[in-house]
Amino acid sequence: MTLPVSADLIADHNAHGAEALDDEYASLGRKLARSGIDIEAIKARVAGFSVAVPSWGAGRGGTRFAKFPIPGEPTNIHEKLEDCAVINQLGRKTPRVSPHFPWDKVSDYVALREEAAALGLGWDAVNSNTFQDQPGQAHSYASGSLSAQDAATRQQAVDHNIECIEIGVQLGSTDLTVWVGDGTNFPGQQDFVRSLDRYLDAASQIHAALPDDWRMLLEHKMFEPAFYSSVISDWGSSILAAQELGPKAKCLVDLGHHAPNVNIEQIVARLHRFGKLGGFHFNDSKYGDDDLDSGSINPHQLFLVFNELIEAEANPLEGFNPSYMIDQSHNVTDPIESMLSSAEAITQCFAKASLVDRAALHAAQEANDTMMAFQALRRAYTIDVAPIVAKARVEMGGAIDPIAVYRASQYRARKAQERKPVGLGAGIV
Ligand code: PSV
Ligand code: MN
Repeated sequence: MTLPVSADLIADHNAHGAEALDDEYASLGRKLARSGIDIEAIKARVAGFSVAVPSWGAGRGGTRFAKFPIPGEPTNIHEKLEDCAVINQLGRKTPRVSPHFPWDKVSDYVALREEAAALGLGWDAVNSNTFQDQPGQAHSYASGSLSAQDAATRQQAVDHNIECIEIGVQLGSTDLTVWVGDGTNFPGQQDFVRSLDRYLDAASQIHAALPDDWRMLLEHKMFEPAFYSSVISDWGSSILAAQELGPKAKCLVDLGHHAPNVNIEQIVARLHRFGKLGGFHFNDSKYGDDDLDSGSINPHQLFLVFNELIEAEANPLEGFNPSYMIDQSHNVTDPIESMLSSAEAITQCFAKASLVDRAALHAAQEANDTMMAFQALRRAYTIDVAPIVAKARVEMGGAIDPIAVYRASQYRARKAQERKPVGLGAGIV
């Protein structure tokens, strides 16, 4: 397997940082041992954790108004895969890519699967796109897709989703993520009940087309710019739809798709309780669907989400296997650096939540000892787990400091020589 960054460069950098890392790891190991925690066991859990990257996240996003491309940005799925391979080679936490169609359309998906495998990558959920019109498309999605009044438009959206499943089968994926931009811009524009009925009817045709081992992940989102309502606006609409569609339908929580300050960790617990927690799109948010880098604004919320996930892992319901994915827009950073940093932030929250003394937490909850219950979480949250995550990464062949090695590799500058420039334009992804 030929990976994009020189193995010697990684080894060189790691040789410089190894002594300090070993020292920090040993010190943290002694600290954890005093609480009866085996650092090696936590490291093994961290080594087994992974999160997928979105193919579209490899390019620069933008605001509604502008995108500021960088030289060397990928312009097609092949170049995106190469960038995703860099992220995984250095960070070792992102071995799968989630593609979006038709953005990532090619003529030979078996070859694409092999191309990814040669870079050490597999495939995560396939994403359909019925929120944009494509050149030459017969029916416009301007008034909706799966919920459109026009039957031919709904059929076109169903067919597109089924085509995505067929592509996913060739890639080796087992999840279809469906986010529709359907909704209304004005009060009275559509009937809330009838538009949901139409969505459910169309979505049930997609559900029926899923292979046995596949899931359909319904992604809710409360608004888009200029929106008054959206059809699958919140986790309530999402779980009701998933319950009606059937066992393969689950809910996907994109952290940015909620009103400000909504208690997302509680939503996670609720969805799990009813066996409908399907997956996540990780990102961070200050005001709305800002698509900021994971952990950059509210790392404590991310920790609390993982705390619920680890509770759920200890009390699994049939089929509990949430898919973890990053979904963010990198407007002013190099996307490779943002995804390295985000995967690190997500993994750290997973590691911290793994350190929670669950017996102490549950005992305090049973005894109504609020402060001790809170302290059980606090103790884990305040531990700096960076040495565990770094050590696991290095043992898997990654870099102690992935961003430093990435910069030293001059990868982007090399790509700027090879790749054709990306044009200007609005850049929401
Ligand atoms: C919608 O905002 C969304 O979060 C969905 O996951 C889409 O597939 C993705 O963003 C497109 O950028
Ligand atoms: Mn999303």
